[in-house]
Amino acid sequence: MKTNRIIKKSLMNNSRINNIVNFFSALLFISLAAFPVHANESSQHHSGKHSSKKLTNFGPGDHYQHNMAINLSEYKKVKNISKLASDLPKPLNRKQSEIVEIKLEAFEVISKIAPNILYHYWTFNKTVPGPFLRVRENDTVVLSLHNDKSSSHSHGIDLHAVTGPGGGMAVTKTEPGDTKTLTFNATAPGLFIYHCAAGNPATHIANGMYGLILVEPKQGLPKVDHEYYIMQGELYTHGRLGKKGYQKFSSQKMLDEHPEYIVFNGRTGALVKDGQLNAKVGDKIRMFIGNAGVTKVSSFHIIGEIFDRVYPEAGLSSPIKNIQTTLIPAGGATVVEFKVDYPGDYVLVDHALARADRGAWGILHVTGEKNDSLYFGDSDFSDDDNAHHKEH
Ligand SMILES: [Cu+2]
Repeated sequence: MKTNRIIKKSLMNNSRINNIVNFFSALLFISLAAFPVHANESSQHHSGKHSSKKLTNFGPGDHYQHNMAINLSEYKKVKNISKLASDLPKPLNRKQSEIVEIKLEAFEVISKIAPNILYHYWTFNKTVPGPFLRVRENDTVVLSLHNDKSSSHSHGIDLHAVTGPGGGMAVTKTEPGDTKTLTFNATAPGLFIYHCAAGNPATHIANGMYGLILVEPKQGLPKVDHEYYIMQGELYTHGRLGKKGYQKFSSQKMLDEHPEYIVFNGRTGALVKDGQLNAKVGDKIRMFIGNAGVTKVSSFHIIGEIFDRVYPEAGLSSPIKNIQTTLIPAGGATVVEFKVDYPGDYVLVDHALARADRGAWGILHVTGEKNDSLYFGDSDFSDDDNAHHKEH
């Protein structure tokens, strides 16, 4: 009874929200049509820290040159910005729809792209990517977004799992210190990106505001031994690759589509050592992989593995088999599944391999028995490698 009432209430709220959203969408459309270049900046919370210089920009978002002179001490320091690849909720394993409450927090922090290279990240819940959200097909999701009072900007959320204006952005644009709530029905199963779309959306994504939401199909997904959560992203720093110290965001490099860093899970080295992925010979693995972009398409590959199954572009209905490399569009995702058959370190990459040098790599470490019939050879790789170096 109570549940029914809540659902009714949320649907009523939805229709009321929809009316309001439609009205404001129409208003927004009219104002954008009238002033295509001058989207409303005064409603954005910029703390007056931006350069007055403007970039030529014909998009509907903010067009100021994003060049903030921030005081690092005003922001929380986070030691490790990266979301652990193993940090995601377990399969839902339920037979009925539910009302799912999700709380997210837009939080700007200072953390490290690489040792001694600091960056002003904008996040959901202080990690990049943000939390892995997991709901079931036809669940009613009540998502509240709080924007921390220390934020330099307004933030919001667009979930690609949502049907409606802005994927939720139209009702979640939140000023620092405020909270907004979006209620939606997760009608379509699949793995979807979510991201902030406030102000200049590309800037908010590039700074770290993205994550994945899985809408499990009613029948669930096949059982596996390990699931992992990985997102590729790009960082546009003023200083070139490897330049030490605090690095500001460069609007110009983003417009030019020249990221200095291309990384998995927020920073260089996130999926290595303490962050590496682990498995035993015989384990079945599933990876949920998203590409935040904002400009590059990812050619996802694991060196020395073949994906038994790929769900192309994360459509969960019909996997394809025995795939080497799969494309992940900017703002898209994929799901890959495979069994690990032989021990060793398997390197995750974007096979546009120059990007590994910009940070896009990680390790899947597999332990267990060797199988000579599968793979055999003199594998003393490190000695060969040293000999090779001595020759030069
Ligand atoms: Cu934002």
